Amino acid sequence: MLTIYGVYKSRATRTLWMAEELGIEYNHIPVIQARKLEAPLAEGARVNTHSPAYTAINPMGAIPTIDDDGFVLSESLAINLYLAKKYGAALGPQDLAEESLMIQWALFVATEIEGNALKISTAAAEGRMESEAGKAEVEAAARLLRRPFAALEAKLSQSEYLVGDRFTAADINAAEVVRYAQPHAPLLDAHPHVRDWLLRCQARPAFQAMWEARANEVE
Ligand SMILES: N[C@@H](CCC(=O)N[C@@H](CS)C(=O)NCC(=O)O)C(=O)O
Repeated sequence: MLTIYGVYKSRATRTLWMAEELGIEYNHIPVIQARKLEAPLAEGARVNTHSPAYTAINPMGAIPTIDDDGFVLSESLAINLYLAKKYGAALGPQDLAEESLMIQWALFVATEIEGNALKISTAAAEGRMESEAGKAEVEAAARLLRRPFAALEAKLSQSEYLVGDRFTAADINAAEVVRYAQPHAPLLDAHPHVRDWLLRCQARPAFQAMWEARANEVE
């Protein structure tokens, strides 16, 4: 049985969306970020990223982590590549070239997009998009995203999806990272194939189910 550790309001969205796409049964343990609790190590505190029971599973104290019949894996993008290969059929790689491309896109979004995109999503979540300081930070991040977004735009202007002309784990991984930049509408509008691909991915029933559960999650 697959167990997914991590609340919806975290990078566990990536794994929970993937599990919905796969239609597999899983057990969900909503481990919360320690920073959201006043006293994460207090007796009786809910299970969180600093709980000894959790750091025994993931010494980084980060979510998500999975336990698949005793096989423990962390790093959201690696988890999705594993699940795609094990359970994925069409969502997973059909050969070595596809597998390598899926790894390429996962590393590309993690190293070239996530840091700056996260600055945009954090500014939006904290209501700082319109303040002078917030605007300066967001515009600087958006400027640095233009190059990787242009690379994605070039790929997606030739093909509806990133690998094998079909929706795969590569799209889930990349869409969940690109989503962090979504509050910056001009950046998305300047890259219409990226914008339309992201909306196409987010229109999928499995994303919608995950997103609804996330909205209804009580923290
Ligand atoms: N590179 C890791 C990052 C995981 C990560 O940083 N997760 C955050 C939540 S989105 C976390 O667990 N933070 C720990 C905390 O805030 O206590 C991944 O993609 O899985």
